[in-house]
Amino acid sequence: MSSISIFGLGAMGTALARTLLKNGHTVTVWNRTRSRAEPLAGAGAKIAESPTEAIAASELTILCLVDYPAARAVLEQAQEALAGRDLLNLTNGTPGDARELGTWLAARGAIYLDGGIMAIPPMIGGAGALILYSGSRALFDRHSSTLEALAESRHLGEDEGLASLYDIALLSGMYGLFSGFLHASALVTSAGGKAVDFLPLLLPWIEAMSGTLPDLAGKIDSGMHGRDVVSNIAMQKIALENIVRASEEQGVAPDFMRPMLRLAGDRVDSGGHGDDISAVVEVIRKRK
Ligand code: FVH
Repeated sequence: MSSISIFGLGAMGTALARTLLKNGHTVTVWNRTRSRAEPLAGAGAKIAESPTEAIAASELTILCLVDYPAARAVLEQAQEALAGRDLLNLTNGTPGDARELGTWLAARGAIYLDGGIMAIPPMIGGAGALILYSGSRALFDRHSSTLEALAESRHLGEDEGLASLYDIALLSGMYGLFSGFLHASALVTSAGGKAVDFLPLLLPWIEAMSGTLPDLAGKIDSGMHGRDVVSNIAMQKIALENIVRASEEQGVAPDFMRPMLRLAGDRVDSGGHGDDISAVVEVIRKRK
């Protein structure tokens, strides 16, 4: 069993602390608003009076704050305690945020691992929770059994920005799914249908279309977008135009669909008629 300090006792930090306590670890907590720490003291956690005291108390310190400026503000209060300490930051941010914090911590002698939590608080410590890590592999290995108590763990590499990059990429997939679902639901309900009644049609369709992703991924990696194309992008551009026109006819804003139409159109206009939809990646990679 190891000793862990946790900074940030919002919904996620509290779930992390409770799971570690349940697994028999020694947990020290610190939160800007002290009253949020008190229920955890009842469950066996020690409350630190300052960030410095919390870092000194444990082999590993975990930060789970609202954003990077908050994480940095807390660490700045404990600069004298950082040298030689293991720090894991599970605060959500960008790859650049993680790399910048890693550089700042390295200059103060701390060892840094960044993490991206692919779970909501009730999932922590249970099946289906995943945390992506990047940064110090040595830190990850030293604390692997502690980390496994929180979620399945995957270390992606020494570049501190990778966990955040993959976290953001997974969230992008999720929001793509949500935006498609929301648009489809707006269309169906515009004609008096019910979103719940539409789901038995939508879910198998999404599952069937998910089956095309390995082929599209291979085309993205090889750049061979014109190989073995079943549904070319020129045809799909017309389907997207029809979606936009149908939405307008039904009084549904086509805001989710217009960007996809524009990007597919760009590829067609630059001579990619026969390509697969995977070729849209070439268009967006070039845009800053
Ligand atoms: N909750 C979720 O579903 C998601 C799942 C995926 C990962 N996220 C990320 O986890 C980070 C924390 O999220 P959270 O849900 O725990 O957030 P809150 O409940 O809002 O708690 C925020 C904590 O941050 C503290 N805090 C805010 N500003 C400051 C500051 N300037 N200095 C020090 N601490 C600060 C706040 O303290 P207090 O308001 O109680 O004093 C809370 O402890 C987040 O990155 C998610 O994206 C969660």
